[in-house]
Amino acid sequence: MKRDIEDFAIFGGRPAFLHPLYVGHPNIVDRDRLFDRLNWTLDNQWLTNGGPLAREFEDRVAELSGVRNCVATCNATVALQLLVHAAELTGEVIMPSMTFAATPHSVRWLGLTPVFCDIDPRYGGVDVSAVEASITERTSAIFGVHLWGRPCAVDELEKLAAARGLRLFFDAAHALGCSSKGRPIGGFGDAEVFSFHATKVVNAFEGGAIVTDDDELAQRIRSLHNFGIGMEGFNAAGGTNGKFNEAAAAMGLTSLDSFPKYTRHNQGNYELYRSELAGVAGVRVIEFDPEERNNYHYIVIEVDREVTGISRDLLMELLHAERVQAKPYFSPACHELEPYRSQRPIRLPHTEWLAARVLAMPTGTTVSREDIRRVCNIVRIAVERGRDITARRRQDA
Ligand code: T4K
Repeated sequence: MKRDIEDFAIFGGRPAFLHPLYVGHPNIVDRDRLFDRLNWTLDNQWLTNGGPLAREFEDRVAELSGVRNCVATCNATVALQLLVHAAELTGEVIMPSMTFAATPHSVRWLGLTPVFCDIDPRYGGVDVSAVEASITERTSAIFGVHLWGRPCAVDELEKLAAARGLRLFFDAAHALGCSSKGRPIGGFGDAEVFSFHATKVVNAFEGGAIVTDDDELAQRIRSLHNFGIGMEGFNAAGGTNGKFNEAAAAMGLTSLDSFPKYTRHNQGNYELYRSELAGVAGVRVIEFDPEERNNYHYIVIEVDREVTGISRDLLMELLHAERVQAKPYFSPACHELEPYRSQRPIRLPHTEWLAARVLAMPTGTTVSREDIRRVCNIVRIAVERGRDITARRRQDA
């Protein structure tokens, strides 16, 4: 346990952890089930191109999201690109800047312009009035993002998109198994996109999925993600290779089997972070709405430097020295990253305010309750001695 600032590894103390604690360390899967599926795949020699495990995975993701169609893909970035292409979007797409670079990159990669707008700083969801103010005659779509698994303002965005004749899609990379006003994420807007990257709550090594109730859109995407091959030959819109292979599907299905267990574990971790940090002035665990279904996968704290005397960045540096690999998701926000920063310099005050304060903390099934108590002890002492640590750091530099 750390007792004084001399105990911190940034000042020469011994790191609290021998092995790093990660955000996004893959959840533990049942190996026997995984190897059974892989053996079955190898016994039957069907490895990709819409194989049986990929189809089973799609059915399960569609059911979980309460929609008719799911097309699984090699990752969520390609899924977003497929959506842009399949929906024939043009010109500008409005989205929050407080997201991972994959959201704007997928649009830009296809020659369109991501237009960033500000957020509601309380929870990081896009500010609907800012979206409305960003609409121009070049706007073809809105991309909402369910940041850290907290649903954005889906109803308001649906109303706005309908009123202005725009397509509406959601980057739901973080939000598998979550709900908004009791309705599962996956069924909002024209389509939603999940990620099954190794760091996500349910992982397929790499993977993504587009879920939608628009049958025509789904059929088009299914063709486009397989070189444009469709019922009647090749698609006039071309195509790419965005397919989900059987090894990924075996992992995805096995990970889905344990999803309820992961959620329970994550919820326990979230509640423990909340109780351990409850009395720490200037540190807030960003809440999940207890009335909704949540996957509790991203546990994010907000650090108020005015109160703590230690900046988010210095706290992160201190945690990293203790081998606690907290991540500043998502800082800098996308409008402050290249190529966007140079191409369209803008200021988004709420986004910049939140991005400078947030830190995603280690969690998931590889992180134990004892680990969390030790992490919170470091945060508590670092904050109690925040001003001394900041002064000492300045002195050392
Ligand atoms: N939209 C949103 C809102 C997203 O957040 C993402 C992806 C996407 C779209 C696109 O989804 P995909 O195309 O990836 O399906 C990671 C992930 O690579 C990325 O998928 C994810 N979001 C993003 C939030 O996090 P990095 O650059 O932070 O990854 P990295 O390599 O630093 O790994 C994060 C932590 O996880 C590390 O501290 C170590 C740990 N880790 C990672 C891997 C890959 C492991 O312990 N084991 C592993 O196998 O982007």
